[in-house]
Amino acid sequence: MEIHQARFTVLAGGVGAAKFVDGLARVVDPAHLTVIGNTADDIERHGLWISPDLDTMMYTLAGIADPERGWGIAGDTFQALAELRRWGTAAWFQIGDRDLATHLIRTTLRREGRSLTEITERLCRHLFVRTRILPVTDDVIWTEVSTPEGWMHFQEFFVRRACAPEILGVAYRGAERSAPAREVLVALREADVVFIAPSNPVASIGPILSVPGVRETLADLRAPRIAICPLIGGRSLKGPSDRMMRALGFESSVPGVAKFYRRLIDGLVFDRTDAAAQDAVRDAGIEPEITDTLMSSVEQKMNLARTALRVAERMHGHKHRHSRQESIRC
Ligand code: FO1
Repeated sequence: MEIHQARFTVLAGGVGAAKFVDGLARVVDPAHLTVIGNTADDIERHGLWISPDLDTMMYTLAGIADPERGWGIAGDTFQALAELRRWGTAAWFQIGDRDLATHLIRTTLRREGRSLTEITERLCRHLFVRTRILPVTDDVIWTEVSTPEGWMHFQEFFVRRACAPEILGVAYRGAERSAPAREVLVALREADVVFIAPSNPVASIGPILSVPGVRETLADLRAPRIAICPLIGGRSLKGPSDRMMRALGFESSVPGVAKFYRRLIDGLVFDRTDAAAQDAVRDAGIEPEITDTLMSSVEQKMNLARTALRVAERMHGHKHRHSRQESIRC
């Protein structure tokens, strides 16, 4: 595999994924990257259609994401939101004034009958983002969390309730009736390498895998499939990945992530803190790779991307030899 000509496809959630892809886009040609984004965090607020994970990826790659929050636009103001509050509206989902423009454009185009794929492409072009960002589906899917208070939309749980309620279960609503967006399966089949970004396995990658055809296509790929573990020392840096994993019966650990992605990945990159998990990962038939997975600086993002690429190169040779041996044996 010639790394400079290779095509990469990344399954991605929000902030962690955007940092990883940002690093990757600085070490390979961004035009050779395709992101398949989670849309199950999407929500309708104040009559607007909001796609938080697609926007976080788009703003990050455009270099305008807020560096502290990770989502929204840097330096944005919240005057419209303040006015909505003065009207007595439940404005718990913070939409910045510049961010508002994105949601207005998306909602208008949706009403005109445009697909989310087409809308995302137009928004990316407007922001000069060269990486292709594909929503996993053009259909409406959404994650709900079961809590002692009942089922709630993921954003109600995550933002409104600050992840406080106990998690009893998770459901991907609408997924079984959905279809992958036009170019999603092709982007998987034509990739030389597929990465699973360091995103919440349950809330971000789970919905992508639940769209009919995606899991099956990923499982059958010959190209190396490498995941980056979002947990360090069994804990999520931000967000409820660890608690969501446990709620679904998985350990919140590197071996737990390996089990979650069983048969879907060939390599797993994880933090030095978890070096002791190497044997367990190898026993699961997955190639382990230890590095620093914290992405607080551009250098750290680029280093993680370079490590992931090195694993991909190694696995590419390995899988290639293996498949040749298989065909010789046949
Ligand atoms: N996250 C928050 O914690 N609070 C918010 O008010 C909030 C608003 C918001 C608006 C637009 C957007 O694109 C993202 C936003 N996010 C907010 C982030 C988002 O809820 C999550 O980071 C993702 O859904 C999880 O991947």
